[in-house]
Amino acid sequence: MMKKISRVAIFSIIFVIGVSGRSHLHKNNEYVNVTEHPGELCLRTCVPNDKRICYFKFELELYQAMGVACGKCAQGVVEDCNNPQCIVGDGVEKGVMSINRQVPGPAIQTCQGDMIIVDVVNKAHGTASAIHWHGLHMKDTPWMDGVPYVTQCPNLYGSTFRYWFDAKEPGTHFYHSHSGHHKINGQYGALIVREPEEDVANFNEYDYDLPEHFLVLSDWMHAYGEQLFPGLPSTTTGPDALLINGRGTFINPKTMEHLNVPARKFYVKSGMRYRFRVINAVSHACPMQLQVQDHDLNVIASDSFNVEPSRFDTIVSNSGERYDFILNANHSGGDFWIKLKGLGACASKEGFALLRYETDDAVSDAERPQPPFPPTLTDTPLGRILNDPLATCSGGSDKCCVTELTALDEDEELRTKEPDQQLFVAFKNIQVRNSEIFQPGSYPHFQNPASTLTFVGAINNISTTFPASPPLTQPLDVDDSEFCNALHMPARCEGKKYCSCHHLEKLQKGGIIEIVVVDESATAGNIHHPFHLHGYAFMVTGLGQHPSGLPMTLKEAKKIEKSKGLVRYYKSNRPPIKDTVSIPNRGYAIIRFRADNPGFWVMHCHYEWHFASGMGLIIQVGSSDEMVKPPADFPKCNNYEPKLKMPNY
Ligand SMILES: [Cu+2]
Repeated sequence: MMKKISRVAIFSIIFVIGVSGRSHLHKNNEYVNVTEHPGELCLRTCVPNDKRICYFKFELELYQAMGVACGKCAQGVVEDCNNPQCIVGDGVEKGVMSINRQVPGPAIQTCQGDMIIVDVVNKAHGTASAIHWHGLHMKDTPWMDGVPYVTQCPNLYGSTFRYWFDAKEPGTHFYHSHSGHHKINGQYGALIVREPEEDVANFNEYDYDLPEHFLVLSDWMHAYGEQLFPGLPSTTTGPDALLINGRGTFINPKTMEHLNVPARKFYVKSGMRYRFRVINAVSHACPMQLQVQDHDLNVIASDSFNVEPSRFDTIVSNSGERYDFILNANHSGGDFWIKLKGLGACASKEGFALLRYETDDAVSDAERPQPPFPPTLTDTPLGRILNDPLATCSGGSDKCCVTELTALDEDEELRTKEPDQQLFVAFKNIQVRNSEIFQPGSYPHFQNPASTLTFVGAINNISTTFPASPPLTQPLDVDDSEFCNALHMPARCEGKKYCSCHHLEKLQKGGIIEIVVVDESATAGNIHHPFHLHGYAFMVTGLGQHPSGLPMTLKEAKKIEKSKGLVRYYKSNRPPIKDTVSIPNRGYAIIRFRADNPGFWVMHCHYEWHFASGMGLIIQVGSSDEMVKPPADFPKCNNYEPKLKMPNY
C-alpha cells in the first residue's frame, strides 16, 4: 500500500536532520532562536501532537522578470530559465515586486496546529507592505490579518514586520499583499495546512497529496499594476498573460504565436489518483476557466472546506477562491495540457502547464521535448462546469453553481435558524460624470477602465475609504466622525448619488448573521464578482437571480425578501462552506455565519481595482472590549497635524 504523502515524508526526513529539541507555542512575541526552525521543516507527514514553529523570512524587493539572472532563457537556452533567482513569467522582461526573488513567493506548507512566523522585510523602495493570510481566521491574533489601516499600519520600506499566528484551519489557502497593487505586481503564494491522515476527509478517494501539486493561478501585466488605477484612457484593462505557478507564455496578439517559454510540469504515474489544489490569485475582473486535457476533475474541497466528491470537466474559479480536485491518471502515458482561459476582461488570454506521465524506461525528462502548444482560443468542450458565471443556480444544468456542492458536515442550526441580524450589501461600479470627479479642490478615487468611462466602486452607495489609524489596534486614535453606513451618513453626503466615508457595519458578538449580497451592476457580463469576508467562513444558502429576469437592485432584493422571500437554493441540506463566493451576475448570494470572532474585518470584492475604488466595507464584530488586545509594542501610525502657534517675531 502506497503512502499518500510519501514524498512529503522524504522531504521531512532530509530537513529534520540537525534540528534538536521541541518548541513551545507562545502567544506573546518572545521566541528564542526562531531561525533554528526554518519553515521548510514544517513540510512533513502530519501526525498528532507534533506541533512546530515554522519560521519564514520574506524579503520584498523591486525586482525583474526575465532579468539578468535568467541568462539566455529568452534566447531559448531552457536550462537558464531555471537559474537561481530567475523569474520567467510569460517570457517578457518587466519589473516585479517579488518575495525572495520568486513569483509566486515561497509556498508555506505546514500541519494543523503549527505556529507560522513570517518576518516580512520590506526592501521595496518607497513602498508600504501588508500581507493577508487568506483562509486563516486569526481568531486569537486578529491584528495579524494584514489589512492596512484596519488591523495594522502598513510596514514601511526599510522595516521588518513579524507576523505570527496559528495554522488552525486545515486546507488550501494562500497569502497575498493587501497593500496597494502589490498583489498583481507579484506578492502572493500558496499556504497549505495539512492534517494527520486519520483526520483527512475524502482520504480514500486519492493516492497522493504531493507538496508540488498546487496550481497558483495569476494574471500578469507587463506594466506595474498602479498603471491601471485609475487607468489610461487609450488602454483597455486586461492582463498580458495568465500564469500557473509563475509560468505562462506570452501570446502575440497579432500573430497568435506563443513565446517559447518552458511550461510548469506536474508529474503523475499511470494508475494513480492525485490531489491537486487550485489557488486563484488573480487580480483583474476575470473568472478563470481551468481544464486538464482528456481528464475530468473530481472536486473534493472549496476554499479549504470539504465537499462530497463531484465530477466536473471544467472548474471556473474567481479571485480569492480555492478548489481541490482529484485527478485520476487513467491514461497509459503521455503529456496533457492543463489549460487556463480567462473570462470577462481576460477573454483573449490563456495560460498553460503540462501534466506529464512519468515513464518506467530510461528516457529522461530533458529528452522528452515539450509538445507544441494547442491552438490558441479554440473552444474545448466545456462539459460539466463548476461555478459558471452564467449559471442560473437552479440546478439541473451542466452549468453548476457552488450551491450544488454538498458539504461533508451538517450544521442544521446555522442553515435554518432565524438570523439574529440580517444585512444587505449591494455593490456596483457607479458610472460617474467627469464633472463630478474633477471638481476644483476635490480628488475622489475612481477607475478609468477605458476612454472617458469613469467608475467608482460602491456598496450601498458608499465608496469606502480607510482611516489613518487601524481601528483594531489603535481604537483611541481613530477619528470616528468619518465612519458611516446607510443609516448614518455624514451631513456632507446629503443628496449625493454616492459618498465616500469609512463604511462600517456593526454586528453583535455571538449571533447568527445572514448577509444578502446583491450585484446591482448596470450591465450584464460574463463575470460574477467574488466577495471575500475576512475572519470567517460562511455557509452559502442561496445563489440566484431576479425571479422575473430583471436586473437586481437593493430595493428589489429587499422587496422580494419581504414578500415571499428570496429563493434559498442549495442541492442538499449541507450547503457548502466558503470564505469567498462569486455573486451571480446581476443576482444575489445569501451567506450565513456565527459572529464568534470579535474584531474589525473587511468584506470586499476581491477584484483588485474594484476594492481599490471603494467596493468594500469594514464589519465590526463585538465591542473593542470584546476584542483580543494587541501586543503593547504593536506599531502605530496616524496623521501628523499639530496645532501651530504663530511664532512671536
Ligand atoms: Cu467587483
